Amino acid sequence: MEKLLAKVKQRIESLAVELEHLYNDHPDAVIGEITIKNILGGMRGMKSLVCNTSFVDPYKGLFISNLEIPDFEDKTPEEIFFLLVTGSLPDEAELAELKTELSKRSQVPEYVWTTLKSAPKTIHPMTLFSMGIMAMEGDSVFKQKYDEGIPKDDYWKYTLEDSLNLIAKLPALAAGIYRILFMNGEVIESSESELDLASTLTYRLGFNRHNPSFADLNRLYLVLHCDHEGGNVSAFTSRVVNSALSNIYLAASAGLNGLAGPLHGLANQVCLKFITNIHDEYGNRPSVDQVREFVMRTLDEGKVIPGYGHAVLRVTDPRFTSFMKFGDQHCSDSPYLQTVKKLFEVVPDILKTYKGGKVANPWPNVDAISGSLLYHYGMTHYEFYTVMFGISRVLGFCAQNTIARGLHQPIIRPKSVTNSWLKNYLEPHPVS
Ligand code: CMX
Repeated sequence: MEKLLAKVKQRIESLAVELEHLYNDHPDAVIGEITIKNILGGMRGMKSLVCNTSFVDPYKGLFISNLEIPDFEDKTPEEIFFLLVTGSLPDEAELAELKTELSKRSQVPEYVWTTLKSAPKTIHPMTLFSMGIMAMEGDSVFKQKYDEGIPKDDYWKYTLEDSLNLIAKLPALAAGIYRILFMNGEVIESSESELDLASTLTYRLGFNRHNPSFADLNRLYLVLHCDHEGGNVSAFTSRVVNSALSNIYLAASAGLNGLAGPLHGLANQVCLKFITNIHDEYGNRPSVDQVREFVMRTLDEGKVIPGYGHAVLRVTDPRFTSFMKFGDQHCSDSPYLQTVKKLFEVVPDILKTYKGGKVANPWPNVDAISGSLLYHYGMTHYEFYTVMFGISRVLGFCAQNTIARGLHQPIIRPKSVTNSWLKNYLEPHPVS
């Protein structure tokens, strides 16, 4: 993997030079202030981390380097990983090298299947996914090299080495979990070693595998969820864990455990269930008024509308728009997609005034639509949808942590304070 190593090295060196200049030229510059609202509000909006793999503009959405979603939505996950970790898309030779490397490393060890098959069938697929990755932790090259005493300058190389070993196995691992839980445990072995990540996923899932538009949906799925800068729950968790020099298997698994929450990645499963509930009540073609009624009732029950809102975005998520474009091209008459559209018609207006206008972003995020497309192609086990999200998001974890180790970023350790500390700081006793 000479080409990839050379490009990542170059990227790390240039980022390091920039940071050094910034540090030397502005050592005491203030770039923000911390308010009580920030501390009690989940650190929302506090600029406290450097992440160069991607950036989320509140009004334009995800950027990878200077590319917006319409610029890269037709790429493959391999190209996207290369882009995240090097800052540029690969040329033909670089892509070929990466695909060969991944293909060589794609065999999931037999002990992983034995471990996963021994779990109760009631387990959530995300838990199995996280367990499968954790089970491979003993194979971490970083861990072995660290024990041998490698210099700090080499940490990124072995983080990247582990990353490639992990990413290569994810489609087979995820598809195997699907088959263990939902298809009587018959894991499909790949017969075509040259398959890329998205085709491997499609092939090994087993159903709809000869349908080119399902294969393209899987590709798009693996592209759109890849990264969303550094502060979201899953990426941040993986960064914190890796900053302790816990290897990438431990960091990825930890990040995925955060992704498994309903306010984050699990929202795609919750959204599909939400639509199913609407269809159970009103039939497969509910009217706009019926959808509105269901939404209002959900809010009255004190629940959130899944797939709407975002901590950073203040517009319709461009990932939602990209999936909608796919849906319009391939399955515009799907009842699930139609209900997604009706929700899009009614929810933003309702959320704009809900709780006195407290909802910062009334627009849909990626999870409002992604599951409905999978459902259309026959993947009706919606508990699996967050695993699909997770395969892609690990690309971002790996790229972020490789670069963080290359930049020698220290262990992440913000300071917490007590109520008494805050009271003493804000309301000091007047000196008598
Ligand atoms: N439905 C109802 N209420 C909502 C809401 C929604 N979709 N989105 C936000 N709100 C409410 C919040 O619950 C909060 O109310 P309280 O202060 O009474 O608790 C209020 O509006 C303000 O929240 P906010 O500043 O707009 O949003 P946050 O940054 O705190 O949270 C998010 C962001 C995504 C957790 C929230 O919008 C939400 O829960 N959305 C639904 C779940 C979802 O779609 N998650 C997926 C996000 C994308 C992803 O990570 O994959």
